[in-house]
Amino acid sequence: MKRLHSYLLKTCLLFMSLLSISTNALAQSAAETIYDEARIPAYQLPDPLRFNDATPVKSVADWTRRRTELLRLFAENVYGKTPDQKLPKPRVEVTSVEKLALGGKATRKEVTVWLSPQHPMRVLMYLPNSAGSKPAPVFLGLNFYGNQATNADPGITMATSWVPEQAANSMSSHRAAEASRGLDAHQWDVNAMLSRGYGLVTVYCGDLDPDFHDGYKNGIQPLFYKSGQTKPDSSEWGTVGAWAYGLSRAMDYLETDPAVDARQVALFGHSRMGKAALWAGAQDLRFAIVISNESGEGGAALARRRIGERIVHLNSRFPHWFCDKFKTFNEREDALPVDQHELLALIAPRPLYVASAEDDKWSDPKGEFMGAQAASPVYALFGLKGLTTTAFPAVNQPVGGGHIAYHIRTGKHDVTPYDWARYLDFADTHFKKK
Ligand code: GTR
Repeated sequence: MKRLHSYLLKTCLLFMSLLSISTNALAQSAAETIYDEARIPAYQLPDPLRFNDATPVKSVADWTRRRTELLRLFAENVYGKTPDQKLPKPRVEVTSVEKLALGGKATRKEVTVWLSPQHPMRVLMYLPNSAGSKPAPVFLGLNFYGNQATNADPGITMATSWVPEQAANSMSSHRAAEASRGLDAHQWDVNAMLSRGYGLVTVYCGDLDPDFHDGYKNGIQPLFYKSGQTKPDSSEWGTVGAWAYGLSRAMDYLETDPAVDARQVALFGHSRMGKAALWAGAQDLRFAIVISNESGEGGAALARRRIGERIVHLNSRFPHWFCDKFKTFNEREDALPVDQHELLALIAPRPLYVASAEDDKWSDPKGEFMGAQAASPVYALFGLKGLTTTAFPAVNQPVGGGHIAYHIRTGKHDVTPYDWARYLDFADTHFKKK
């Protein structure tokens, strides 16, 4: 009897370990990364120019209604809904002005938008002194490590919210270190912007929601909870949604600043900040140009291609970025009622720039290009030229003379002066600068 017992126990343990091996194998295969185009299963992209009930979208007036449908689909399934209710009007405080910043080329201005007493959103601005009293066009973008990391300028106020290890004093403190000044400066070519008459406006994403999963305790989400609510519902926003929200609040401020031409704000974002920029640009029509720099999965890249990063990778590595419901589409790309070309289409009729890097296979450069292509019929509805180039371009050969431009440059996942030069050319064209 005792023997039988131990035999049964052993068999049971063996069975359990086999089961765990096979679930691990499953989890591993789920996380497997595909780079071979031949392995993409056949897929059909949803048509941005068809309503949910399959009737065609034939006019700009129809598109306005279709736009509302698409925004809802993205909110409910991908990024989560941005709360409708408004916060009390934030107090805005100009905390510093330096008229001779960056060797006299710029006026540096810092403004705090108090979203709540615990959530100061610090806006850093460099405005070109060459503009004189004329309002300047600007690029607006979120940064990864705190405003102080975007330039070595010692006058920038250090981030006060949680920062990632790379920018922190110590592994455990997550407080911004002096040494993080200029950490990311190579990604913000402010000299090029200033010399071409543009300003730069940037906000640290962690002021909206620090980039780690703490159940949304330290972000702005709790400011909107209904009584008794302790976390966002499955179709309510996550971290990317909060970042996008912050971009719109920065825009609210820019509309009140006479030194800025609020009709000429080009929204820019790299990588995860590119995802946030696209989502902000889709929801908020005040952004005059939207630029996605290597935003990849959950950004400009088509999810159904399954190349490089996939939804399952995003959701397992960054469970806080998207809404909970998005997790139900792990390895079920075809079930998603939208794909990312429809997010890009939501930028129409405003100019859109999508950029990739050759060595950034994880972001699926071709999927980003194809996303921009598949958004183009919506631009055509407005009588505008989208990305009509059919062949995937060679490296460092920007394409698209119309309202959508694209390039893939040599090099890795990053933002380089090459990228900025293209964005400046694009802004010059569309902002009709002489
Ligand atoms: C990666 C992530 C990408 C991209 C990137 C970034 O780890 O998988 O989706 O957002 O981070 O933000 O640099």
